Amino acid sequence: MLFKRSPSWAIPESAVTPESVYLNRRKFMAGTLASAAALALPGVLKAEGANIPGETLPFTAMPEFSTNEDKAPYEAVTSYNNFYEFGTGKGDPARYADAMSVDPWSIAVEGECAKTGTYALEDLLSPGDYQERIYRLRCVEAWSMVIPWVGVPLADVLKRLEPTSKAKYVYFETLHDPDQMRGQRSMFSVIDWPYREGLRMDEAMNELSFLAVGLYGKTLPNQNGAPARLVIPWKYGFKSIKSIVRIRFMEGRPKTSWEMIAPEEYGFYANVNPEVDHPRWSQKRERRLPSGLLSPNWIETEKFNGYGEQVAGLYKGMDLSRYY
Ligand SMILES: Nc1nc2c(c(=O)[nH]1)N[C@H]1C(S)=C(S)[C@@H](COP(=O)(O)O)O[C@H]1N2
Ligand SMILES: [Mo]
Repeated sequence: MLFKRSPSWAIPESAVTPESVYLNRRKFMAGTLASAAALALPGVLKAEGANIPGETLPFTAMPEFSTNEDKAPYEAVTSYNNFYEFGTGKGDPARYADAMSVDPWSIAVEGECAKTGTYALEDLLSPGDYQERIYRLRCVEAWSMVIPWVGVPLADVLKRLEPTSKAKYVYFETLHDPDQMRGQRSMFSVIDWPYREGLRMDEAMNELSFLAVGLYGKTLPNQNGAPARLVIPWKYGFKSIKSIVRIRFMEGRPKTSWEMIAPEEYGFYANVNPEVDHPRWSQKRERRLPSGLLSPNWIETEKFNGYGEQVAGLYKGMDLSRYY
């Protein structure tokens, strides 16, 4: 018997978008209008050869930060995305993110550190240090992918900014530019832009925390958070903030986007944890993508997404059902 099959990673959206379900419930409540003014950063001089889309990157493979599990194909990694700045559908980022220009790109560094200022992205990175790390990415919506990232340890970048002893947290913001990001122009957006994330300082300095500038050996496609995004593999995907334009070292715990939207559903810590269910669905299992209707590919979710050896110590003595 012949039957037609859509690409194996093309999962019916209705099955997998609880974050959007939340949004739809709120759709008819007063929408937050994106602020009219785009984020204005002081101009910086453009360096040659940075952030060129599709450019091949140099890197050193890091077997100790890799996995033998099957990688999601490039097509799946770059066509099934969450990037609400471009819409809430999984295909929206791939469709619309090219409207964002990523070169030149600057990052404002603020707060409790010696090296505050505005930096051209390339001044925060040295391509000679790029590593490849193959990590599991586990979305809070209960799907996951294995993705080969290229980038640098987040700790290397943060240390060079010389945080002071008062820096207990580090906060990140995504670009806020409704002209380039159609999702930020939407009346129905539940996110109070810009998208915000944060980590405790010791989490940010953990060897697993990664600032990615590429995947599959090439610069990041816009839909995956070009030109630089976090990858925090033991936490739910929403902590891995994309297209970063601001880094702020803070004494107090920052407010983060999903926690602001629904604090009873999405916490600051957001560690992957099969023992702590989301109020509206189980976190015990996940669909490893690519998957399809005929092979849904459900697997058991592992505590800290399987990275407990590296990170469990960060949470010693903490009640993870309270600090979810
Ligand atoms: N700025 C921003 N960053 C974001 C998001 C977003 O909507 N906006 N979505 C997050 C979520 S929910 C996930 S699962 C991952 C998805 O990353 P990927 O599309 O590269 O797989 O990005 C995270 N980073
Ligand atoms: Mo997610």
